[in-house]
Amino acid sequence: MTISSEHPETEPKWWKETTIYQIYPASFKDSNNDGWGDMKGITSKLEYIKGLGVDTIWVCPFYDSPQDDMGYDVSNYEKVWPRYGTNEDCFELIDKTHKLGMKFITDLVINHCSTEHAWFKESRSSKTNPKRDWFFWRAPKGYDEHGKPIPPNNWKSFFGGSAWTFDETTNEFYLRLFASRQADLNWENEECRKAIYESAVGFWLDHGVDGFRIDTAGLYSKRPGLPDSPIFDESSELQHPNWGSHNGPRIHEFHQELHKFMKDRVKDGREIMTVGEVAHGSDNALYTSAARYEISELFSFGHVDVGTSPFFRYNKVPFSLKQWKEAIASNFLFINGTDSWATTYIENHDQPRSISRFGDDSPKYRNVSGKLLALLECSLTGTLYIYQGQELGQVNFKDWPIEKYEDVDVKTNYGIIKREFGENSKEMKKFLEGIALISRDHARTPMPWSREETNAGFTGPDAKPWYFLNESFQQGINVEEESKDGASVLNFWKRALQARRENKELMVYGYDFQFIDLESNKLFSFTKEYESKTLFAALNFSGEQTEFRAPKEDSSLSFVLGNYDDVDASSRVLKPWEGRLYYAN
Ligand code: ISL
Repeated sequence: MTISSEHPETEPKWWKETTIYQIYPASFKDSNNDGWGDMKGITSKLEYIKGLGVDTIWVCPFYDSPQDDMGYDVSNYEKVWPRYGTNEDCFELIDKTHKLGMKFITDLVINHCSTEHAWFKESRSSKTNPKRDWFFWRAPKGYDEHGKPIPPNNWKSFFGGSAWTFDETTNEFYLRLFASRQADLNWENEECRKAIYESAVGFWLDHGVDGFRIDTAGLYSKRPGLPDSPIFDESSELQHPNWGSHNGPRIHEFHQELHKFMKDRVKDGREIMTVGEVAHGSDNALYTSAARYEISELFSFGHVDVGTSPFFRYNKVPFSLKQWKEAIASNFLFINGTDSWATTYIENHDQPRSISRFGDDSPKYRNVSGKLLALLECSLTGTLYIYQGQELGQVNFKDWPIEKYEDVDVKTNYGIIKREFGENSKEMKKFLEGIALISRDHARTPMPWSREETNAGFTGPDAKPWYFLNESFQQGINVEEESKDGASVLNFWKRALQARRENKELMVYGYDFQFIDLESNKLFSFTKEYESKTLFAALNFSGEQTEFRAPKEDSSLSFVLGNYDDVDASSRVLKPWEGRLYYAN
């Protein structure tokens, strides 16, 4: 590959070209029939993953944890949670991943740790403890008429309610932007930062990991003084925490320091990649500029947040295809002609199933709209991420009562709405509609390996899976059946990933992205370039037959891949949810 001097972003790197498969350890594969997925379970399925055409795995937090937030509440960074196995099991997993020619990425949850972590226990013990300043302790603002302490500021937790928890040991509050037992670490304290690097990063680098997915990577530098947030949401006393915690004054400095720690720690020359969860950064190009030595790439949320209220994610709001197209493009447009890099993803453990949101999950169109989403993902510039089950065309579970939801975010908000408005209120009705579409639980049901076996082959027939299975495994959405079916979403993903590898210059590194028919609310159509080559995508995101136009009147199109088997590549009419990729000249 030659690098165009006008497009430094095309400088080849393993972590740009790789496709990353995200594993949620609790729900992937159980090897010992205790109902929880585990390290050995993942190891036993590495060949399956490799067979997809994927070459990196990212495993969500598997560290010791009380599991208030499914492991995003770490109580010991250097120990595997016993239900997931032993450290040795994890080292074996890393080793086998490497032997199969793949890379291993681990999750780095360092904005906060569990209140069960030894650091927090020490910090909480007294106001004069040497680790007191490793967390954000503040006196109450005052006491209300019932003598209840008032939190130090008006920040709301990402999971609802105040971002502060009162601790009676010293009668002070600690800051926790997520669940009550996920205490925010104070990155202003240098000793604390060094301890984080050593324990959460150094330990795993020493054990051979190839990179990190950095959780909540925009939150480490809080607004100095932790002042009250201005009122953005008039309907609430508590305000979204982003204003006080996101993209703070020292955030880039902290990432540079972390990057340097990694570089100095690795002695065998391997190139570590990092992907930061930045959500809504205004300076994405700064975070990911190669010359600035911060992070390799980042996840933005614009395209997965469409259709949800910025004040409360479970309030659905209308959105247009145009809006979604623009949000998707903003994930990579900022790298054009720079030395930055981008990601492309549509599902993860915090998102519902993409077919249910952006395709059509009815039996008639599930298969073809799932393939359409695969075509879109595989043709976009940036490192590609696939979330477990996405390759099967998994859909949201249907009509589950509230009792079957498990996520701390759902449970916390359910409790708040019930208390404030009541079980039969219109607010509750809206919330229940919201979670049916948006809840993180849709992504977290156990992986369906087969139809016939009890528990879909996720765990033994006599075991009780930690979470309910999505009934869709009995409707053909499972690995065993889809592997045998040439027309399955699974086999289409394999073909699409192969096409991405074979055409990586255009598909992975393509630049100068242009929309065709941006105004159309049915068509997602675009071109991108690499030297003299042009990739043209015509994707029909509607259930109606739709005509498309070529990029130029006289373009000659040569067909690359489409999601209908009986395709007439010369026709300009797309069937419902049909998509085609062409080279255009
Ligand atoms: O998904 C969300 C709420 O339901 C987001 O606000 C999400 O919590 C946010 O994107 C941060 O996510 C990451 O950190 C959280 C953890 O719960 C998520 O699973 C993780 O991806 C706290 O560690």
